[in-house]
Amino acid sequence: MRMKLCLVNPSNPLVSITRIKESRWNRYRVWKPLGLMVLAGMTPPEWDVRIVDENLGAPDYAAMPRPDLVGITAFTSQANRAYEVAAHFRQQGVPVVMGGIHATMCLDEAMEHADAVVTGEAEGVWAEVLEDARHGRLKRRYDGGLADINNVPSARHSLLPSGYAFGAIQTTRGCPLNCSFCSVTAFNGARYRQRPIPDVIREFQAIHEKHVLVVDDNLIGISPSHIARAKDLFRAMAQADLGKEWIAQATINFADDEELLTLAAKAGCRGVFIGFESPTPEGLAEIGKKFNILKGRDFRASVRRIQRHGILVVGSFIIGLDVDKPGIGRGIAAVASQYGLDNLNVLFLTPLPGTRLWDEMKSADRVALTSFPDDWRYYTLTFPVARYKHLSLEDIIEEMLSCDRSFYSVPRIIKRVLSSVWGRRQPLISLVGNFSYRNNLRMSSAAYSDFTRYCNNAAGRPS
Ligand code: B12
Ligand code: SF4
Repeated sequence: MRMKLCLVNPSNPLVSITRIKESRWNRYRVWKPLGLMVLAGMTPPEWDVRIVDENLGAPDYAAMPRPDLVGITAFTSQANRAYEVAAHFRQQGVPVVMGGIHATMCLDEAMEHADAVVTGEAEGVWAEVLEDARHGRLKRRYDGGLADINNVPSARHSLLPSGYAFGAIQTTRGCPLNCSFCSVTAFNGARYRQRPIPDVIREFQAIHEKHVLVVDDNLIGISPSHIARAKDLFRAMAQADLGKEWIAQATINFADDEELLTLAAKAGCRGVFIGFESPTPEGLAEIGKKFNILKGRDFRASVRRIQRHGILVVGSFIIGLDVDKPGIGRGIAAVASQYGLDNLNVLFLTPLPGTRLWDEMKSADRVALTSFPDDWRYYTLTFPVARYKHLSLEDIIEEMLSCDRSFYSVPRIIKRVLSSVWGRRQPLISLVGNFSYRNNLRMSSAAYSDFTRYCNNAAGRPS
């Protein structure tokens, strides 16, 4: 008998990228839910699979053909919407399985809302989950742990509708660096695992989009052997003549190897997202971002070296560290301009469950929004959900706004876009990226007012 599986990526309306109607630039920033495409790729042929990405608009679930099983993924910020979708299907008697990072880190909470929960990476247990669902004997919990990614089927790239600007692929998992605010080491482990290069090339060839997001947390890794593997991958990509242009995440040591940069550019690398995190050495020491603390590193020169290969550099910083004082917002904007970044992404320090930061803040009673699961919707890193050492709620919001106003002022945008034209670094992507952020500024101001009102009301509520 054929079985119907519906996989859902829930949306969070507070995440600006999903508001395509309010800013058309956001259309270029909706990314494919790769985890669900990977699950679909591992699903045996007797299951008809449908993926619903609510970021493109939530369907009328009641009008859909009734599935035999629903699988829901969720980052923490999507958790409460995930539970709403789960409740809808469970009321219809359709079993619901949840998985992904939030269900793993908040297992007990997820178990209350789903019939079964898969913790960790699903590769090792997904076939069993489906078999159990088919026979009506789902267990409450399956633990996939860390998967062997040496021999996994390709993600099913053809299942989602066209209209995304970027395809998505993963070539490595895990990160040994274990920065305090980041969930990756806790979820994907400290061992850097690499997929076999021929598998990656085959999967790239199955992606129809010309532009691709390589989702790896650090595409080049940290040791000489990791970098050698990255070079082999880039050589193989160039040789396969994939015709793709891609962006990826890396640490700043990407800039330290000229051959690596040349090969990456030849393989189609057009942009790299680098976590600079803090403009001060004290801030970097606080979060344990080891690579950025390297003595004598000239960040401006490092960024230039990458850009000379036609690769855009987008930098990410955090506001709200214990060392951050009033003035940090403009400080970050100034440093980002001084480094010569093409684009800047600044996020509030956010304690996410499962991280070292969560444990530290929780025990010091510094997690401010704790009405869970409802409050998870604010855990997007774009709302200050904690109590910060030197910055009140109003202060920290003002710091964020002044950082954005300063970095995304029209003269600075024009300067950056012209620099990318002269440097032949993807001027169109630079333009879209900069205006998308600038546009979201307006939306952020409104969202912050609502958020402040919400926090003040919550503070006045009897506990
Ligand atoms: C790509 C990516 C994005 C893309 C999202 C694309 C998408 N729609 O999936 C973009 C750029 C939009 C994004 C945004 C955000 N992201 Co992000 N992102 C990632 C990244 C780098 C890779 C995710 C990925 O594709 N992995 C590859 C797939 C194959 O793995 P997977 O999704 O984990 O799926 C596996 C398992 O989890 C499991 N699984 C997953 N879902 C399900 C469902 C079921 C039913 C089952 C059985 C199993 C299962 O099976 C899969 C195979 O093993 C991760 C880091 C990471 N290593 O995971 C961060 C990460 C997920 N992001 C994170 C965060 C915080 C965010 C943001 C909140 C903040 C921000 N500004 O970055 C936003 C929120 C977006 C939102 N809608 O709410 C955190 C999440 C932590 C948490 N507790 O939620 C992570 C872990 C990074 C980090 N540094 O900590 N992100
Ligand atoms: S922030 Fe980057 S370098 Fe630090 S643990 Fe997370 S993935 Fe690794």
